[in-house]
Amino acid sequence: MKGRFTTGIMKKAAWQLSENEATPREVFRDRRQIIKALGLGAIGASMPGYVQAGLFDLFGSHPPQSEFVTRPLTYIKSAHYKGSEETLTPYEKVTGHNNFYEFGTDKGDPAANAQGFKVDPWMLRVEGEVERPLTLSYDDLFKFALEERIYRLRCVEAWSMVIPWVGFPLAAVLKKAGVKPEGKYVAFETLFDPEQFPGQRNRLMGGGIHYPYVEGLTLAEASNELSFLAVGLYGKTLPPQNGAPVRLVVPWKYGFKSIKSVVTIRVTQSQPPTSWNQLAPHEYGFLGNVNPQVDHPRWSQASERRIGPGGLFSATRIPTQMFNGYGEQVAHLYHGVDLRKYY
Ligand SMILES: Nc1nc2c(c(=O)[nH]1)N[C@H]1C(S)=C(S)[C@@H](COP(=O)(O)O)O[C@H]1N2
Ligand SMILES: [Mo]
Repeated sequence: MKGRFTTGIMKKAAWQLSENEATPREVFRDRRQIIKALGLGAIGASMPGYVQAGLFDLFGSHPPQSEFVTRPLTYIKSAHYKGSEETLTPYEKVTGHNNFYEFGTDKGDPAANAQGFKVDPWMLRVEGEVERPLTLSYDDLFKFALEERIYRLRCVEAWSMVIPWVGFPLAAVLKKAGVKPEGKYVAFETLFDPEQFPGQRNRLMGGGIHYPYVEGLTLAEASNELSFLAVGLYGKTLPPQNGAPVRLVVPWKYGFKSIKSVVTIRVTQSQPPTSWNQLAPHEYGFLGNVNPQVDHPRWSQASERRIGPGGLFSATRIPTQMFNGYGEQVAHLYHGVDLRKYY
């Protein structure tokens, strides 16, 4: 699911560099660094993340940003998902190696480009086939009984992490809204705000996805005890690169199902469209369940690279587990379902 359009970006940047004499000195200094780096890029070296961040600025996004401020949360530790035997992925890697194409397609882009993201005020609407449509404000998100759950996150690209999320079950929100008998699916939508998301302004930077990013679950999946809305990680509010202020976490499914920065939760009668399925239907299905026996058309899903405390080359290769190891909780949802056909 990688779109690399770096060459196109560089070409465009090169002719834009001469414009705008009235640029403040610091920004201009950045630009000279970018020119230097572009020279390196031309002879084939890969561009460091900070240079790419600079390129976003050239396209008129936000000036260099100071780091987003997170705050500590009050929560209880989950009795079930306290994950003891697996090493946690360190905070720097959880928040520095991300997929959030609205901020760019490289793993360092979200951390580099998201620091000015506005999370308050926020509005999360719960609507559709519900008895009581809800509009949750930023503060409302933190009024649910918060718990910490340690979950494995398995990306379809065959890397994985172990992350201590803080949040509340999706079922708590569904219960508050009251799902009508007609409700069969739950659709999710990320904020659409091209002002804030450079990837939504530029098709190449956004990896070709048609925005807003959308996802979906069956009602049974959404009501499962594992389905979680995270508002924090490592005991603090989410940084924007991880989907602040609220994102879905469905740990038995590939990471692309765990949609970030959600503004709409809509209960529907029919199966909603999902972003990666729309982009490449034979590579990404609606279910997106982690399954070591069904390979991606372009790579094996039998094993994964676990990102842990070690350096770049010390990430260990481990076997991938069916349902990412959560079969006990979710296997019953798929009895009689051909998981080769419904991937
Ligand atoms: N809105 C939105 N949500 C998204 C994505 C995205 O690009 N946009 N990427 C998905 C993918 S592919 C993964 S693996 C996870 C990564 O979550 P993390 O960066 O918090 O580890 O977010 C998912 N949610
Ligand atoms: Mo992913």
